[in-house]
Amino acid sequence: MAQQALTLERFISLNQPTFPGGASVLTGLLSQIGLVGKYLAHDLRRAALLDILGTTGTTNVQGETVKKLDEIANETFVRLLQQNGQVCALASEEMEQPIILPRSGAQGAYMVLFDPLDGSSNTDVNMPLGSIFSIVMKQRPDDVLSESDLVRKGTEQVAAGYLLFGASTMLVFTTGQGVHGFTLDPESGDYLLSHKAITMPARGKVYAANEGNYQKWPCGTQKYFDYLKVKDKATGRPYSGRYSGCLVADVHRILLGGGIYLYPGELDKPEGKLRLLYEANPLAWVVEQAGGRASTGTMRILDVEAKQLHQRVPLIIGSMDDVLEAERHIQGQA
Ligand code: AHM
Ligand code: MG
Repeated sequence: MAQQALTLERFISLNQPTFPGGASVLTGLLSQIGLVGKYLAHDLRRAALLDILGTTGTTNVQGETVKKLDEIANETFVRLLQQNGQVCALASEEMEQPIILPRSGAQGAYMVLFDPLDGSSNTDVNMPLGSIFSIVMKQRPDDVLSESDLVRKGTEQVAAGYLLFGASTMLVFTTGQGVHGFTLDPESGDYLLSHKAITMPARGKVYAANEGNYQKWPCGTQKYFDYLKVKDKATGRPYSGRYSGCLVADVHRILLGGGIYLYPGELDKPEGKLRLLYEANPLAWVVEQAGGRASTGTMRILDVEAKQLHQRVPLIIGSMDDVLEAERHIQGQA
């Protein structure tokens, strides 16, 4: 049940007046992302009935198999964000190159980078899914944009968040003024404030990782996973393993209850799996704003120099003390 029946639009107008460009611009951007969430929730609910499960038979720029729902989610983001007069460029996990919108008098100042369907291996088995977004601003009003304009450090984000498609649909975001969660009310079609000013416990009791990769990890990472299983009253170990295969769902659990998610670097793949610009950066900012920490294992995610649109990065994210402990192990200090 919502703590207050405040709609997303009303909440922003009351609480986010300092957003660059003004609260009405933020309302426009987040309402449009919320609308994407409504369309996607609708598609996901009926996917098995509409024959839109399974793959398209193609691979994306990451070399990963594209699911029909990946494509539908990407098209939905692109179609709806193009209609928002504030957006000038779009980049997605599913598109090799960004879309730079045609320059016109109405061209906006905001660039949206997104993972349209996170955890897409979950599509065929009716498990949780998400979408992740990061919003940065064009640096000069008269800029003629190119791909490099979208490749920006996490500290430059002006808004970031995710949609979670679980038992209910949620929109969670930050603009640097805390983290707020809204639940889609299926009756009214409104996103209503259900989680105001989320704060994370300094330590949790769960860890989320694909431990099937254990043999691929460096020694320090392996030691951290061994440590998590050792009985210790003071730190509440052993931790419980909770891994859904959907980063958004796993981070959401940790955001609300504490703990740690890891997709670490591997011996043969030190850059890890997840993408910096539209997976790690937005979630890192959300988690930091809730009092947590997000790291590569050796440095803060938000300080990582962005060099390429589809750059990968190891991601260790969650409660402050848990991430600090993981860093100590990964850096060989434990
Ligand atoms: P995706 O955006 O292609 O779905 O990939 C990201 C997903 C995360 O949601 C999840 O935590 C991870 O990849 C799962 O990877 P693995 O199957 O290697 O455990
Ligand atoms: Mg993803």
